[in-house]
Amino acid sequence: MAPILLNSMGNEHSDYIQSDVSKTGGVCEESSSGQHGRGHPFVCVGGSPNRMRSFAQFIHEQLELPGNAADIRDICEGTDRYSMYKVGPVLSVSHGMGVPSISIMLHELIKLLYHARCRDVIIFRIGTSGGVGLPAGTVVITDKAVDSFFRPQFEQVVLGKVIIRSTELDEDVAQELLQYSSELPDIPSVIGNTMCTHDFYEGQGRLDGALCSFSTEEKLEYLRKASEAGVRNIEMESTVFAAMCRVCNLKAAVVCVTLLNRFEGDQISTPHNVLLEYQQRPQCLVAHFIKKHLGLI
Ligand code: R2B
Ligand code: URA
Repeated sequence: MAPILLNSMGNEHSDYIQSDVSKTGGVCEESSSGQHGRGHPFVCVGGSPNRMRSFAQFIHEQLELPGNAADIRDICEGTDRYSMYKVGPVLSVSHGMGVPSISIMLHELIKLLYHARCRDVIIFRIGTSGGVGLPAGTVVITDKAVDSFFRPQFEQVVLGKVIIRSTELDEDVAQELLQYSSELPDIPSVIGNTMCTHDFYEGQGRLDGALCSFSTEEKLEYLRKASEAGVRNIEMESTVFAAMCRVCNLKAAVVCVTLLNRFEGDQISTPHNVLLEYQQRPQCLVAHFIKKHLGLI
């Protein structure tokens, strides 16, 4: 089948890319011609539909947009797969848990951005994670997303063959986020590698799942090796997110707060209200970034 679009000048993946979002002409109407004329569109994705609705309402307030934030409608309410909210130049989309879930959403989102003629999009994954040697509540801005072997790559099986894609993220966006974190109170942040696993329990070295095939010492040894490889947190979507955005020339960043320090335990026992405050940290940081880029602060 012919590709939807092949505008892949300078793109190392030109043989199979179908949507080079950054180079499409036209505009994502409101973002380039509306009240935020100087800005580009921003997309924020995160696991939970509720959290992404809260983020949409939060960004509505932060951008001081007209209307009532409580009235924001899910523009994908016809499907149970994900929720999507459009708030001025910001799209807030949920992606569920794990690589297969986010990868389906990203295929559809990237096609949507292409057909909406968006350009210069910056996309953020905002989420939660387990910290590796960091106190709970630390925001990790991902340098490289790495797999369970600490390799900065994502393996996609296509027609029975493994395709390896790089998982490097946009360095400038990461540095800018780190800089902005220092301007905000109570958002302790670091740049580091993020390990993406295909399982929350054994895959992340947890001893408290239904199955466990290793000892506490083996778990700690693995976490130590991860730490030596620059891993600062563990979650479940960053490699495919980084790989797909990179192939499609989307500037991307991963910003996840740690809910616990995995050297100290496996269960997330922090009180609910504290967890809620932690989960707002990536949202505040990304909102600050967006406001800076829109010239609002
Ligand atoms: C972080 O939290 C979820 C697992 O609880 C997963 O989606 C992730 O990446
Ligand atoms: N999400 C994860 O994937 N792991 C954790 O430890 C916490 C949140």
